[in-house]
Amino acid sequence: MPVQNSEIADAFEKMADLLEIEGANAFRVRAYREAARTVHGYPRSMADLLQHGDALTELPGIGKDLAAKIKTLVDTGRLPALEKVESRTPAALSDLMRIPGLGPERVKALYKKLGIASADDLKRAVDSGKVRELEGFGEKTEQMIRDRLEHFSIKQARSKLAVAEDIAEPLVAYLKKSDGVKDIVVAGSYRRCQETVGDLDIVVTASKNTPVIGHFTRYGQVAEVVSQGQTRSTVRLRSGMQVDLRVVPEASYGAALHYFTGSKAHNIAVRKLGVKKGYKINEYGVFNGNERIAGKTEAEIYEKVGLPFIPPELRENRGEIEAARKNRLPNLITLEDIRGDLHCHTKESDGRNTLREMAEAAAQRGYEYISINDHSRHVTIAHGLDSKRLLAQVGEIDKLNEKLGGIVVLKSIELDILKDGTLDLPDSVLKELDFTVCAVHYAFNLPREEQNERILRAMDNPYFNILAHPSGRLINQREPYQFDIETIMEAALERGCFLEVNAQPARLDLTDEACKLARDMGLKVALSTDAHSDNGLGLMRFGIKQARRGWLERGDVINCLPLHELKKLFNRK
Ligand code: DGT
Ligand code: CA
Ligand code: CA
Repeated sequence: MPVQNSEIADAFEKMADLLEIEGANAFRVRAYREAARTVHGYPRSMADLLQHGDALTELPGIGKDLAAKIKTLVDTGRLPALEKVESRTPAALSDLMRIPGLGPERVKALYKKLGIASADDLKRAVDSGKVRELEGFGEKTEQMIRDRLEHFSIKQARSKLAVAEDIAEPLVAYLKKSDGVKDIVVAGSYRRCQETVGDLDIVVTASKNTPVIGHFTRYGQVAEVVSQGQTRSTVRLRSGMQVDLRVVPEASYGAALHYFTGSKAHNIAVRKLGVKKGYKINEYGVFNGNERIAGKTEAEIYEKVGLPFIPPELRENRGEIEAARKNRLPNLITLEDIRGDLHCHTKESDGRNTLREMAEAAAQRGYEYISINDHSRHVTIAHGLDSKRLLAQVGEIDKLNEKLGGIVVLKSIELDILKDGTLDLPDSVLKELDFTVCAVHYAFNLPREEQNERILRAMDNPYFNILAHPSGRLINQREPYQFDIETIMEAALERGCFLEVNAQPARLDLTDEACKLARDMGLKVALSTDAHSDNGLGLMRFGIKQARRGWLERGDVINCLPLHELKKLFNRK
């Protein structure tokens, strides 16, 4: 089993963390981080590139040295350079850096002064009040670490959907190669497209006595076989992910798929409907007495309880059964409904590609439009645009639009909402844009009322169009800031503004439930990738998954509209 891109990226990330803690040269640290990003986001595996003799040095941010390191990793599964660093500095310090509020300096101080080298060490030190005594920490910081540690330990156990996908896809491809295997589906929360996944539940149909279980346990990524039987097995992979595999006969395939897709609450509700009709439903089928009356397909199961097929993303017992009964299930949005992307970056701020490259990549996806939303000047990143540079970009886009055919580039920006609720650039400049995307990027810890006020005040500006990543959360990493989403949604509806569903796998912000809330209120959303590269446009599918979990239909999403109708929505005056 070849080394996966995510493993290479993890190794480089870890290298960067440890070097940063050691106080190494900042360029060196950044080079590893850049490389991690490149490798992680790359659509083809490094192993595959090497096998085809493609030069890794063609990839952005990968020089000779890093290319050699990637090759070593692919060839041997090890990175001696990292092992050398780990012999000086405990590898677990890198995990501590994932705790919000703990940068390299603080992790280093905790390690050097208190010998803290793991989350458990840290917890003990916090509990005994030692941390507050360190220089530069204090009681408040200690309390913050205590709070964060709680979330940290709970949430680390769940993987982001995109990470789970990187793990599941090669495993499924591997299982397909086993003799006698027919269908393979990754069920569970993965199939329901939940934003994080606890473990993978794979359902397989295979002809009798096929060696699929043995094939599964011999997978190269398996770290431990937890259990192994005739028709089921559980393993833990090197990534830490646990995988349950069930082999079922074709006659039970639908029933097993339904059962293992869950959610548990949905299953229980469906079973109750079965009981009312005198049926028993389990993972083997629907039974009337001893007779199996359904089980081959999921649709059959639903049919026997008098329901139409319910898409996996809706199976949370959040009203889908009721809606199905009334034949009012939403006609869920699909990737094909999307006509353009409304949040993208270029090299001009912190993206990787040029304006033209982004436009061409969007055209290749069959989009009608793409907007360019480089950061405004205030944001804490280096290359934010001031008025002058934004106006220059506007001119450049006008020129490009004259040359391009088939796709229109919209002039936009990702504006900072300043602490007092003003927007980062003057109206006299904003009026030159087609629309704006506005976001909170700092002062996350304002009290709820102030944060609400800040956003509402920003929305009062008639040039405000879309609130980007509305809650500011980063999955497993940063809690949402304190604010009242319903108040913001109501205000957006009144003023003709929109909220974004940011498709970045670490953001997925709005959440599924917030999407549903918006829909119920009649507030439309923008489904956007926040792409920082041409490949980044491909993240749209994660936004689609989230939107589907939030019951959204094509009509709920503004970038399903043709350009002339979309433009009308942006004119608030
Ligand atoms: P996860 O892994 O925490 O992200 O969430 P799931 O939904 O994948 O849950 P998991 O892996 O524990 O179980 C997979 C599915 O199996 C679950 O969605 C529904 C089904 N299931 C598990 N335990 C039960 C149970 O006690 N009763 C019923 N009806 N279904 C269950
Ligand atoms: Ca699961
Ligand atoms: Ca499971």
